[in-house]
Amino acid sequence: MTAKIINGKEIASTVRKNIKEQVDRLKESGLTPGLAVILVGTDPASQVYVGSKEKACIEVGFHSEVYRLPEETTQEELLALIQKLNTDEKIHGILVQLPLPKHLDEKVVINAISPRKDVDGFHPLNAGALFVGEKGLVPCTPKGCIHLIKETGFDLKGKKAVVVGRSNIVGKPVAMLLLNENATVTICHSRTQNLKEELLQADVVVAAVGKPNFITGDMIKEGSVVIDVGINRLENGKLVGDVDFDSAKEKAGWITPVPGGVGPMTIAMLLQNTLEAAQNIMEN
Ligand code: NAP
Ligand code: L37
Repeated sequence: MTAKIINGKEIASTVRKNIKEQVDRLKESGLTPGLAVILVGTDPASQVYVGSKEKACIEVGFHSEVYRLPEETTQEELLALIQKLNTDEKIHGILVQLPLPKHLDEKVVINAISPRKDVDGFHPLNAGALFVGEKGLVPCTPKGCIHLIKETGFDLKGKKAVVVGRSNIVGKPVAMLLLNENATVTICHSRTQNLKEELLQADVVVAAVGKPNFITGDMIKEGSVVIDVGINRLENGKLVGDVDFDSAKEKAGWITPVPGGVGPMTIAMLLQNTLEAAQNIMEN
């Protein structure tokens, strides 16, 4: 089988168009959703992503503020900025781009963001809401993965999903979302024995490992849906996923490319979360 390609770039563009229409209407009733993005330091990938987020915000008509802070920023300075944004009425979403420089404590910083403005969904209150099935803000990349799977028309109910990776920002939340869709979910990680055996049973694979071309076609079940979250830059400058696309596409039924798969959806879901946060804040 040669897999159908899940075109994340195109799907993300449709999502953004839909958001823009909603923003146009909200603006007529006097509400402009606002997002503040904070980047500390000069991580090259983060600079690219924050630039894309800023551009996407402006395109859909959001109010956008980007704080590019120097590497030496202290914890106190960062927390003071977050506190100011927490009470700023123009701002409905706050995103601190990770990873932070080593001298800053990610947990303390995330905890300082008002849960109502936590458009990354990383605050324990939102993570907990996802865990117990209550309403809350859902992390962008996992939300994008589910959107892409649904877009194929694949019904997750009762299907076997294998998530490779257990980070708080991708693996764990995507597993919880798949469970909420009634999939039977297995989470694999660096201590998993027989990863290949697990993967060969999977109707859906979500790969979030951070190792180039780690999952190969011989590990993929015929006809499955393969969502590749990995973004790895090779020495020659080429961007590849965690899945070896060329061999996996001969086995999968559906597959996301890198670039042009999950990445653009992460940004579209950030816009969606900011819109939801603005609506929630206005409603109560
Ligand atoms: P992370 O925090 O480094 O987590 C990687 C996970 O992979 C860990 O749980 C680790 O297991 C597991 N792992 C490592 N080696 C393994 C092995 N040999 N077999 C099985 N599992 C293994 O990474 P992350 O933040 O989740 O990101 C994962 C990838 O997604 C990266 O390439 C990142 O750049 C990309 N990403 C993309 C987007 C996007 O929008 N497309 C967004 C976020 C991240 P242990 O827990 O046992 O160490
Ligand atoms: N929400 N996302 C959120 N918060 C964070 O703290 N680190 C982080 C995060 N991650 C993130 O922004 N990831 C991300 C990854 C890829 C893209 C965007 C965001 C993306 O646009 N990828 C393009 C290729 C970009 C490139 O050429 O480098 C793609 O097509 O995959």
